[in-house]
Amino acid sequence: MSEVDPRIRVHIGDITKLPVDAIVNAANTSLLGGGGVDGAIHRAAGPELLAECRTLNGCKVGDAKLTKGYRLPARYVIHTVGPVWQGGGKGEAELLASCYRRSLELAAAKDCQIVAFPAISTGVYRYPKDRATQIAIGTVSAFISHNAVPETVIFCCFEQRTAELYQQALLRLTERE
Ligand code: AR6
Repeated sequence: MSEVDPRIRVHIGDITKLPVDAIVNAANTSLLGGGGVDGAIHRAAGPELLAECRTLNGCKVGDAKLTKGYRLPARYVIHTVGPVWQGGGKGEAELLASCYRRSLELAAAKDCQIVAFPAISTGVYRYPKDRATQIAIGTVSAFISHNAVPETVIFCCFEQRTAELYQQALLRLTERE
């Protein structure tokens, strides 16, 4: 068995504390803040983040937009909008994969070497965690295998159980290779 891809890391903790090039925000289409990780990022970044978000005219589900990080230790915030889980028959998987791809494209365009993602859509938007994890790992791993930047992607998990799902999915991925 080959080793787990060293460019992908799993971290347990608060994404707002990470001193990386970009953190990804699980936002909503207004980009004007909310609860969960979105609320935490806006609180930590300060009101300048909301002011910049107001200039962006929202964001479509599956797309992403980039702002500065302001008072965060991260240089940029990439705001993406995950799908609300509606049973799986409404294109949720493709939309979630698109969130990861579009975020990575924006990160690469700004030459971000280290990017951290939360588990997009798995909170308020109720996407089943095991399915969301497979999509996150599969999409990120495909992207970095074709692109040199970002060099490292961190999956930042708020709970131990989520981190275990990521570790298991990473192992399954390397076993298939
Ligand atoms: N650091 C890392 N992960 C976190 C943090 C944090 N500080 N806080 C929460 N999580 P959610 P969604 C995890 O609900 O499902 C907002 O109101 C959390 O445990 O934040 O995409 C937006 O404005 C979960 O696993 O995002 C939208 O309206 C994951 O982040 C809506 O919620 C995502 O949970 C988006 O819902």
